[in-house]
Amino acid sequence: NPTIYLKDYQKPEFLIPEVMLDFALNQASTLVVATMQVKRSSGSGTPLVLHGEKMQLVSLAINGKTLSDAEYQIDAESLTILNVPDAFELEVQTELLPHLNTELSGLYQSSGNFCTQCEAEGFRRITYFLDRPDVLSVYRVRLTADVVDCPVLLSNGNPVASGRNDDNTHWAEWFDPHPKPSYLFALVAGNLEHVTDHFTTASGNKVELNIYAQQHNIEKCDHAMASLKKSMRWDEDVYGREYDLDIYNIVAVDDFNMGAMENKGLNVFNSKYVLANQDTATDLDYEGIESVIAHEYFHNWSGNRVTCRDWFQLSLKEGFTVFRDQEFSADMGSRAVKRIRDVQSLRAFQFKEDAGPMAHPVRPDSYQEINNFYTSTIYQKGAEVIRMMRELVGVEGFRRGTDLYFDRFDGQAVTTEDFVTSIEQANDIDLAQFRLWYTQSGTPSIRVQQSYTDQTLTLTIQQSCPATPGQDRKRPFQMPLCIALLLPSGEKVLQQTLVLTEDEQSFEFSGLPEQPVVSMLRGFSAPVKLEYNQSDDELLTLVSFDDDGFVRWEAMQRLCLKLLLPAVENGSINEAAYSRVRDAFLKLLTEPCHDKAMLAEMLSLPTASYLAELSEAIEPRQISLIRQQCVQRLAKDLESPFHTVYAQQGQNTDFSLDAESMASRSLKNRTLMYLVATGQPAYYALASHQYHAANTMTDRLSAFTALVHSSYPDRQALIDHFYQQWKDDPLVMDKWFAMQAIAPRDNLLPDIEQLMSNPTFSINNPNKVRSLIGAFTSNLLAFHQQDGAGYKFLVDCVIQLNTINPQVAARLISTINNWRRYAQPYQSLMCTQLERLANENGLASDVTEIVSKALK
Ligand code: B3K
Ligand code: ZN
Repeated sequence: NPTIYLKDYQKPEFLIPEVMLDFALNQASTLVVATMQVKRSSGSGTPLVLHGEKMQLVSLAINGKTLSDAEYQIDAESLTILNVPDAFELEVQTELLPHLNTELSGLYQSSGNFCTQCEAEGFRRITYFLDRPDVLSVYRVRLTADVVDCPVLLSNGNPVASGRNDDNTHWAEWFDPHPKPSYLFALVAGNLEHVTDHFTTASGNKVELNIYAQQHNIEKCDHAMASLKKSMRWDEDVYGREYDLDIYNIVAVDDFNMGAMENKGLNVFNSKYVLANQDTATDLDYEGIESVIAHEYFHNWSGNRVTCRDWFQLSLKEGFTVFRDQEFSADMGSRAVKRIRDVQSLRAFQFKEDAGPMAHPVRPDSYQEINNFYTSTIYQKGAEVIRMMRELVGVEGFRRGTDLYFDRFDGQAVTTEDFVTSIEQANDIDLAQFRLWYTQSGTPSIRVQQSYTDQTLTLTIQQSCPATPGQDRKRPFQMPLCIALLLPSGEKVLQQTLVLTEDEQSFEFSGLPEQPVVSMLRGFSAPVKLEYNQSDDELLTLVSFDDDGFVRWEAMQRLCLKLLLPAVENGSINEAAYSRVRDAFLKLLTEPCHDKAMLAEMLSLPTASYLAELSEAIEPRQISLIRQQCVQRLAKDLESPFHTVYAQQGQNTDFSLDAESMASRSLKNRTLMYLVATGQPAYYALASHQYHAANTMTDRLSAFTALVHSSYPDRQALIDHFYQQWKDDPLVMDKWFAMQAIAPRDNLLPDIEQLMSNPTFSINNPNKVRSLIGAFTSNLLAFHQQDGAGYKFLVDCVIQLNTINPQVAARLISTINNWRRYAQPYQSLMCTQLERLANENGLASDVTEIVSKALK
């Protein structure tokens, strides 16, 4: 596949201001008539080249006159019409086979219902078109389908008319007045129920809100609806953005490549991010739904009203929208816990990506397959870059900047540069150096040294950024570094945002009669790795007193890393380091607790993936075994305080979803995990009792997981019981698969293979692939077998998925594209399997790009 470069961007030669789409939807074959008003915008006499693939052209007409074969050329990816006037009506008829579409891009079927996914380049599988985000059109859509199979007919915008035909079909027409790129087009047709509600905007417009799902799931849509209303209010309050159509529809489908899609007025969602009740969804699921509902809603302004000029600008909408949804969630729940989870996820996925062969800037310079660039760098690092700008200009200055951005670019397709310029101009600052965050890849490191003499603290800070593919040398970044100084007594004596701009800088703080403890990188104010050797006592002061929740948690993590990292390296636990962690845990468990959600986070050892990230040469099995050993020792040594805290939470916490109940469940289940890790039959019984008596899926799944991950003798019976109970609920089955796939035990591969033939598993369903195969690849012990069987299994799955769903295949194989970071024999064994994959015939471009970059 050819590489596409940002530097080659050219404005479109033609525009399509209006399009009418007429769909005759049919199980066997769907006919599409697209009528477009085409206008030349530059050049003269050049042919019209439209994108199109994986469909059958039926006919082509210009201004009502059918074109002969000689008047156009067609290949696998495009349609070229040689002689066209400067303004004309083009009619394109195409035939599609949605029931055979397993790639889930374009028009496809999920549970028998029709739906579409057009971002990034799926619209070109529906009709021949200028399928690029800088071509904006006003859409009118007419849908015709069988009245029994498809009572519901939806598209973007507002409904305008509908009716019955004589032949058991019916039709509906939709009109979207807002010009949009083709990637935001959507239709849904099928047999669906819906819940309905309404929202009145700040200007007094009443908006109808609907959530569509299959009939048996309709009871599970309330939380999504409540989340939607909260999101709409929040975007008015915080960004001054109102909704702009009469109706907002959300549809839940079971087969979906990603989380959800922000199609104008018609969001299509992976059912995982819509459906919930207390029997089937965990507290984490509820939070996930709230944030994804918000994310897609926020796209209505950051993405739809103001869209991207080209796909290199993807972070313009994704980074900004992730930042918006992160802040929304922080406002709805615990800000500190939200920040901790977001940092954990950034470290687990984005830092890993930035240190591997797919490392790319937030605004990439090139790509082969755009679907491979819906990455953690575009989304999560992109959000961090927005967050840093807000830190540099302040909350009010940031709002001035976003107001300017939305007002100036409404209805346009723009660039990340346009966003930065808006922030600059609204604040009269210069972000020239800051822009390096958009163009340089790699995770910077900050090295801090401190000295204290004559009542003066000096911090010397060096920054550096490792070489990444295509970028050997980096210039220093501008970044905000939020710090505070605490006296050993815990009193905060100063709080400040330092701005780093140089390779090395010093900062002096005088008039300090006592040596202070530095609270560094507060709120994780920049997406960097921090090298800063603070003593155990300093870390413990931060754990006890810092008013920044992130720093408190981070200090505890760093105390644990002092135990875990050397232990992984040496294969044995240092007793002094262990005692300090144990004592810190004991203190946390026995002190009065003001914030249970935070306490649950503080009682978690650094994740295995973070330990891997911090390793020179990754020893996956060693990491898993050492971490487990530490969990078990803490569990045994602190059994009684863990049990006290567990018991204080009550067996059945309040059923409700308020912050207090969720925090209590979180703390209870954290302590339960430790209790079960003691291996004592009494705690197996306790967990088993919790499993059976639970009134929430949170409590049930926590008990289930603790037992399945332990040496509980009745594990298999428990697994079977869960299965019998929930086998008809695909989202619960996803959890059942995932919890087994991540069990820290050897010889798991035969179980995984057997689970693949379970009747509820389907390799065609992306959720199932992620929850079984994807989860298994994150299992440091079982996946990384020393004979390479885990890797061989992965590549076998990827080869199978390559023909079914290349996007999912590419994502799956990228989990080992950082193979060079592993110790032997893992490194060579992964390489062998990647080479085997590379030699396979007929690899999709998605997979080819990942594998060839991995082996380069
Ligand atoms: N914009 C979509 C992503 C679609 C990805 C297609 N490969 C979801 C989101 O970020 O909101
Ligand atoms: Zn998004």
